[in-house]
Amino acid sequence: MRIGITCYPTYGGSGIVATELGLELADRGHEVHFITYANPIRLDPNHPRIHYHEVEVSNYPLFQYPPYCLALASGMADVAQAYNLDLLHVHYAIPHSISAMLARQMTAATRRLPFVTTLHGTDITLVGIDPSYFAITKFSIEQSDGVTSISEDLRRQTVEVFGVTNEVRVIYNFVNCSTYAPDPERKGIEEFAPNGEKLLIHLSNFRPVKRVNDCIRILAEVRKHTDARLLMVGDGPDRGPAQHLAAQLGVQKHVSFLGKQNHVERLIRLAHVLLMPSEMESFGLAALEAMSCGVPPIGTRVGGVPELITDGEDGFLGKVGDVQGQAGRALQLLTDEPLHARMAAAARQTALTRFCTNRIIPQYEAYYEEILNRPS
Ligand code: GMT
Repeated sequence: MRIGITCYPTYGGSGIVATELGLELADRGHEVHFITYANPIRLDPNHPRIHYHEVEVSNYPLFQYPPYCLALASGMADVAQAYNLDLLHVHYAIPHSISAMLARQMTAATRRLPFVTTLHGTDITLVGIDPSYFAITKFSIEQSDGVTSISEDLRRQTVEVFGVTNEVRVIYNFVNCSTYAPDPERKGIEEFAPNGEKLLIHLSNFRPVKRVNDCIRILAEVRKHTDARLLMVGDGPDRGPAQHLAAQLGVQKHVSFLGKQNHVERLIRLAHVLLMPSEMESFGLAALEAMSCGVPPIGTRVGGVPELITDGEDGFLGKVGDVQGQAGRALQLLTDEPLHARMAAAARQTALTRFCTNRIIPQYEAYYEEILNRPS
């Protein structure tokens, strides 16, 4: 197939999923065209069968807000015509589905160009329910030729909140279990834990919904009982406040803020536990990546996280904001080796049996076929 993919290229899990999906599809023989305003962070444009088309938005002085949605629609239509695309797959509803809908109309005289929208979370739970975007989000879902959601919880919320009647197909987030693999020796850990300390890790875009300050508080609690350090990977608005809190709690020497990283798997597999204290998480890709590396996650019982983590088996689930509870779980994992080994193995097994690329990518391929074979 010839597939056009659009996503937010620089920020967040939806862009990562879109990029990894494109790479996996290309490896399976499909021609994949990324149509975005910047090269997606994890995308190697030299990868066979991967093409990158940059959308340029010219900023005329009259425009207070440059009309990206329209420039994107034009770009999608141009690429579809020039490369004979079979379909578009957009990640994150707003504004990508509306651009795809316009591209479908623009090209209707010469071709059929269906589009699939994948809902990732905040496009529904935060942005979509904002009164200024509610109606257009609902419309964009209804206009899509196919809609997928990354968890059952997000599917349920989409149907309940927007009252949409078209089918929303659940296709879970996935992980490449070969790239994200455990390293029992944790080669290189001395760089971050020179005195044999245990290592906690957090990965996110440091937005308020991620509750990054909870990670700092958890470390401070854990350190009252055992020697541990924390790696904070990623960047975003709450990085400064988290650094400030670390200084206030006197743990700044024990936290490394590493910023955005290209090969997070090399860092995750050094850690003993992943912290994901989020306020809301429609799936929790970072937890899945950790589980695939055999690193047990401590998450919160929100959104789609319980569809990924089974509390007490392959990780722990706590209450949002319950720092003491999550610190207690972290301490258990850092000090009880048989428990850690059992959970690490179970976490890896969950990734392997339920969420590996070889299980999930065929679901996308089958869904595309289904859309293409439907009468227009
Ligand atoms: O909040 C983020 O991490 C970014 C956000 C996005 O839309 O880019 O992530 C969402 O999509 C990820 C990939 O599908 C999911 O694993 C995350 O759970 C989801 N984030 C939230 O729901 C807060």
